[in-house]
Amino acid sequence: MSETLHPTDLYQLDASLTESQRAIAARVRAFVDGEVLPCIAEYHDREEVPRHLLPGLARLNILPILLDEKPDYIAYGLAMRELERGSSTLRSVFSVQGGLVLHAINKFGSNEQRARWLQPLATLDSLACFALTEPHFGSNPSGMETRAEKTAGGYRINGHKRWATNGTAAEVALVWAKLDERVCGFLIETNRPGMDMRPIKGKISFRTSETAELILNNVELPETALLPGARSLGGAMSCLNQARYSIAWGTIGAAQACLDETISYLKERFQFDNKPLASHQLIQHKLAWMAADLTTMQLMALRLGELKCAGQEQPAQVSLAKMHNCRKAIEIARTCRELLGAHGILTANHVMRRMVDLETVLTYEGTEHIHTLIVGSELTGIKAFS
Ligand code: TGC
Repeated sequence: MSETLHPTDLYQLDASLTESQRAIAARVRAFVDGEVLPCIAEYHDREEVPRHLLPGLARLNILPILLDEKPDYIAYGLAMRELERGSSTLRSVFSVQGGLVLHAINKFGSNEQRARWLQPLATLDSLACFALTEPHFGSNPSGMETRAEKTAGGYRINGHKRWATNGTAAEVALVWAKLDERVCGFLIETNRPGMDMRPIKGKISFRTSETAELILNNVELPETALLPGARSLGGAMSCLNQARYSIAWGTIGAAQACLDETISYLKERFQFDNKPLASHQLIQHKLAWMAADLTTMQLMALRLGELKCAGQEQPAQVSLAKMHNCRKAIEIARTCRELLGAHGILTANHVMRRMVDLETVLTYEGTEHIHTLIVGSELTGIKAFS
């Protein structure tokens, strides 16, 4: 007699994890169940950020993993998966703080910058944002208009950035600007004269996220603001690889949660001859395909994690997983919403909130179109975007 498989882990991938990987997944899962899911729908309805969750999130000790000499990227991915079971916006706090800013300072920063920022960022005592996208340059950041110029004491920056997660709460912004036509990164305290961080409101998606635009008006910086190790767009791109990796894992959590909640509902909802909806063939057909897609998502993320732990992952592999997992997660969320019927449109049932948040996840850190072109370029050797 075969054992019963878990509906959202049909290939028993969790059984292949190490003790410590399982432990961090369990720790984050418990926090999400106990602290996030009971309140997140109300915050979403009010378009408000649940800032009170930050101390508890900090205690989960997720970001210090990235500072280990040999980071366990699978453990980190599992934490992202569990966070996004709660909300894509909470996972994004970590993707930006860790994958984008912590990574940039660790890899490209001076000793002084590392000493100043790594610890407070890893413990969430300070929040950071990553300012690359501009009103006129999203998918094509190499066209950016933000400019830095050399001054006697350092640099002066002027420009306009948009769509920065954590923006209105951030103590420091990593701003990418052209200095003599080379893309460079600058660490800028957000309370500096000339820095104006404005919330972007009226969002249908990511309503529990601190999304901001940044206006930089003659912001004067010391020499020490420049990230010395990043002297081309490749620096910013290498940060995006980290964030895209965390998205590949996070979307699994959103999809698992949708499927789990929908299967429970379908077993309890009786229709047609007083039979549970789960017993109907059309429903089981949809469930089976969602399970297949979810399993593919899990296998891709796990293999990508293995490659990353071995230091062998390539940008096109990251793009493939970001593109695939975002698309499959949103398809699963939409199908689950449909299977929940009218109940599916209530925020209290979470599935539609996850679905609208996944619209942002599908778009940011490289749209699906961009990732298909990166994969297409890898397949053919021809860049379709230059
Ligand atoms: P291209 O000429 O191909 O490359 C320019 C330089 O970048 C390097 N590079 C990469 N390095 C590491 N990893 C990657 N994935 C890389 N992709 C490119 C490349 O080697 C080169 O380096 P170097 O040293 O030779 O100069 O660049 P391109 O201008 O032709 O564009 C390529 C393209 C379209 C793939 C790239 O621009 C791209 O990925 N576009 C999407 C950008 C994107 O994801 N934007 C969203 C950012 S998210 C955001 O701003 C909000 S912050 C997140 C939040 O707050 O939520």
